[in-house]
Amino acid sequence: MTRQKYSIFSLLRNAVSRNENWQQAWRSPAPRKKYDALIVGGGGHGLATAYYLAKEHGMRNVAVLEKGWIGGGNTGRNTTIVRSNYLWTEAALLYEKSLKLWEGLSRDLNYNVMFSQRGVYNLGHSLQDMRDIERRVGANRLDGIDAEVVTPEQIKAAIPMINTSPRVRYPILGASLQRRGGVARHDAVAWGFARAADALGVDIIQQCEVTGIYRDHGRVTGVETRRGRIEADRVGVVVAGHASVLAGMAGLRLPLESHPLQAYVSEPLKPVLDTVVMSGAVHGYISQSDKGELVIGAGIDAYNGYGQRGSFHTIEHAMQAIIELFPAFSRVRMLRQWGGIVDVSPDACPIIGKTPVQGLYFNCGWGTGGFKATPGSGWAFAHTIARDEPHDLNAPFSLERFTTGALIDEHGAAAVAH
Ligand code: FAD
Ligand code: PYC
Repeated sequence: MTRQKYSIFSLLRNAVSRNENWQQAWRSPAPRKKYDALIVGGGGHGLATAYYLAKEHGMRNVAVLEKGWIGGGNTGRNTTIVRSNYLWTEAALLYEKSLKLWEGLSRDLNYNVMFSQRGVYNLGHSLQDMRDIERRVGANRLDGIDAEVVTPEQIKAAIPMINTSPRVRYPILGASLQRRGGVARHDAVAWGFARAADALGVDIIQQCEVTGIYRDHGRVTGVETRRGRIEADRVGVVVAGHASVLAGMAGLRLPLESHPLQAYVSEPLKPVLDTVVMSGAVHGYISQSDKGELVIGAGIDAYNGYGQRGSFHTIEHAMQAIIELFPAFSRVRMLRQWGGIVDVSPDACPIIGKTPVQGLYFNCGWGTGGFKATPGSGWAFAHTIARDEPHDLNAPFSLERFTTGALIDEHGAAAVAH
């Protein structure tokens, strides 16, 4: 009772005080002249990197430099699907490391990231789709990752609203199901990592765009920012859709193309869909947020660019796909649309590791699928920066693979056309 009184009182007090009594979740320090390590990009991956640098490697003289506000990039723009059902062992193990971190993340950060393991269905609509699904499920199981092949009857029983009629353009012939997959609250992931990193001494510096990268005799020595020069012997760059721009500042070229990727939400509905459905062939994916909105997406816009918008025909295509799978949703009104910029690599896998410039590390090329990797990517990148060598989990994702030819083709499991 006392506790309840206290919380009602504090709610009232905060309501009339214009948030004056609220504690800041992280500090806003002025940048120091020099740090042991700088992380460029305050998205989930950058903040996770800083957190694990401090937590796992004892590096606390670290700053995250963000040009806008933390989580304002793809971290705050994505459809939050989390899964680890990739085809090749290298990719599957990296995403599985991440999924395991997701499973303990709210406790680890002492911040509710609302990770909900509601399952992810990847639908098959042709015999070839089903062969691919069976192969991928088999490969996942060999890697110790939960995966099942399910029939149209099982899908209908779990998702009554889905259209499993055989008399449609793309009949549903089955699906892979990863029950441990699901969704999380994207903003909370950025805020949770930011608060936890700050508590370990990391400086999070917003409105601090990096405009140049200083080098001396092949070594990185610091960066130029809108708030002045900052020195560091180690610089990790994690800027999602702008990796080529930052690489250019260090005289490097990356095998990446930047594209807009859109997402859409509907008006809120009562709970109708308690899992995640993806279809590579009809080409759309959908879940329902805790607020009730249908969260929808499809493939990238085909042109290159840095405008966070996207074109109308892509919207039309995404809606057609969802209505094909869920005809009843044709009566639902859409509320909002937005876009983010994704950096796509030739094998649909990320680049995480060292560069030809000593002390300069890049983590990029996650394309349409890096949200699920946020904790694992930060964990592996922190190891790479702290030890100046990749962890076994990210060693296969080096830049060199584009010259050695050891590509890891994940276009199929990426599941979002690009
Ligand atoms: P970001 O969150 O974009 O962070 C990079 C930060 O770098 C930004 O905040 C940016 O402002 C900053 N920055 C850029 N340039 C500079 C500079 N010069 N100086 C300082 N800072 C700079 N993935 C999934 O796994 N599941 C999904 O369901 C999913 N859906 C998606 C839907 C959409 C519409 C989009 C756009 C992406 C989706 N993704 C999904 C992909 C996922 O969002 C990204 O791969 C992931 O969030 C990348 O995280 P990040 O921290 O690297 O990037
Ligand atoms: O990688 O699972 C994914 C995904 C879903 C939507 C966008 N990306």
